[in-house]
Amino acid sequence: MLYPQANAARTILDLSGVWDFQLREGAPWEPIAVPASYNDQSPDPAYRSYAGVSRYRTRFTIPAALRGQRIVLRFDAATHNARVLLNGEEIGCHRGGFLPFEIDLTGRMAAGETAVLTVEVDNRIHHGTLPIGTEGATAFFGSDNPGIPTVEAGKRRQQERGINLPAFDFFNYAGLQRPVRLVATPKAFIRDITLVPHLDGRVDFSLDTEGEGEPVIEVLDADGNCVARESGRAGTLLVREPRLWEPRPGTPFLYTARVTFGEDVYEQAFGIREVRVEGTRFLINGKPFRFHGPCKHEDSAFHGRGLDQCLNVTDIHLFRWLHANCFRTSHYPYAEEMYALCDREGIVVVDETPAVGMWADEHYGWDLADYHAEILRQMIARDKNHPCVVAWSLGNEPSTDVYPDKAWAYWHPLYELAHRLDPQNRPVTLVGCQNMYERDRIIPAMDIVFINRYYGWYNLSGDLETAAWAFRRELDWWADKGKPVVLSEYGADTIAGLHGAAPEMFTEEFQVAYYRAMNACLDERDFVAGEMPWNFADFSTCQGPMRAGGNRKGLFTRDRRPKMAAHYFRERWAAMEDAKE
Ligand code: GCB
Repeated sequence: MLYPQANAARTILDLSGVWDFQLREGAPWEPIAVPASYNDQSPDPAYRSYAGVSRYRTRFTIPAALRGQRIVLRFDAATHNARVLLNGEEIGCHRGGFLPFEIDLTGRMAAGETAVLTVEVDNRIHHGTLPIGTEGATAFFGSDNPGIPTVEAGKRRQQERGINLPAFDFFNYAGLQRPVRLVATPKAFIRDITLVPHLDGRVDFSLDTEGEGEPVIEVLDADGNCVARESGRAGTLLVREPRLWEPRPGTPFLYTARVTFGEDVYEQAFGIREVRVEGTRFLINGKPFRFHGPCKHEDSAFHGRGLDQCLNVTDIHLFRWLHANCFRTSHYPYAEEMYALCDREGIVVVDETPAVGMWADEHYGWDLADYHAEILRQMIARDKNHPCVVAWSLGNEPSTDVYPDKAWAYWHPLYELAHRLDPQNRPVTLVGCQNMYERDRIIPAMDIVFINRYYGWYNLSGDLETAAWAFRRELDWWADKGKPVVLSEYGADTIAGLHGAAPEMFTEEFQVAYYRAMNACLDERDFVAGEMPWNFADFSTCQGPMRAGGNRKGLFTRDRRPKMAAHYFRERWAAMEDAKE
């Protein structure tokens, strides 16, 4: 699906602003900012604890000047499920909270008319949603105390009360968290553009259009000069002496594919680069690429998970300050604006579906596979042209070792589907939890192995010597698997400003000592293709006995102040960058 674009042929009407909001049926209508999560916009505790349907409402007018155009309503995301009503009548629904959907207004509203738009968003999570909720069974990091009758009765009571218990470790922010826009195009229009670049300058294209006519595609260089031109719905362009898109610290050179179709025009940025796995190496443009950058969340004060361009730009500047070259979109597809920024700045992205929280073995009986496949399809359709996206992650930390065959039966078809769906055929991974890795079939079968490990934190806590010893034993096991291995999460909760001459858990000194100990293990192995500390910044989570005001594993605080570990990584990654040049 094309990102909304205003140009000579297309008009955008951004509906961002202050809408009316009703948290639950019968509650007063209150002001709410769009886009943003609703949860932190009011001191009313129900804004964070409520589970159910909420309503957003606004009025808009289609300008009379747009007469004769095709007009769609585009939601970049509505979390988690949405029902859209125009003047009280349902015009569309969408399942899943992190990917865009469009509703064509043709025949429903004419230019010059005004309508009331109501969006019902449902924030409930359970065994049938991605991410997964636990329906009162076991909260993530909750005090479980299985078997104690009063506790068990309490859990049933929670279930009856319809409490939202995430099976994942980030706050279940919800609402209209990304822009809502009207997009006007000519009646005959460009529906989709698919580009597959090659290092020799060939760019395969296919164009999906609606209406009569023949499309033309031109490639423009950074100065706007046309360097290749073809017509038709599919074919190959040739860019002579192509400039490649290189990740940081290289040059992320971008071209523009300008497609013209009748009255319609769309400009799609793209980069010429190739991604491949060869033995234990991950190659970008034929050169070994080592991932080094912290995982992220979409998370900040006030906005929650809401799109905040200022925050995104700040974060990417901080990535440059850190000499970081990548992140994973843990644990859901991010707002499209972030990928565009990473294309431009040369930050590599591993794009992840919202399949998180599938750590219970029973989940293989939950009938999620079709929905999961549909999300994968929508994610790849949305992000396929971004040069920054170098791999797909099918999900985070499912149970894969207890029933390795069931895990294989669930995940392997998704692995194959991702390869089939992606026109650029990028490598595919599934992020593995700390587990009995010798029993695991599916994680070692990925194109690139991503493993999350918390030796020294959740296990062997505080004893870094033994933690490193245990991690080395595990790395010995991975050494002959012939795959690139990335430590895709590792970290230690750290309260900014808490210090100790003895580097004990939760101090800033411990966080540095922990990373030094783990990195020493990584540095000894040449099959290790990267390190991705957890997490870039502290972030909000649900309540739990292990979360003091959220997850504190950030290299930065939630307001982006560096802890000692940020300085440590900055030096380490600068040295890696220098060694490369
Ligand atoms: C993990 C999860 C991540 C958590 C992290 C932690 O393994 O993938 O979502 O936030 O550990 O800090 O516990």
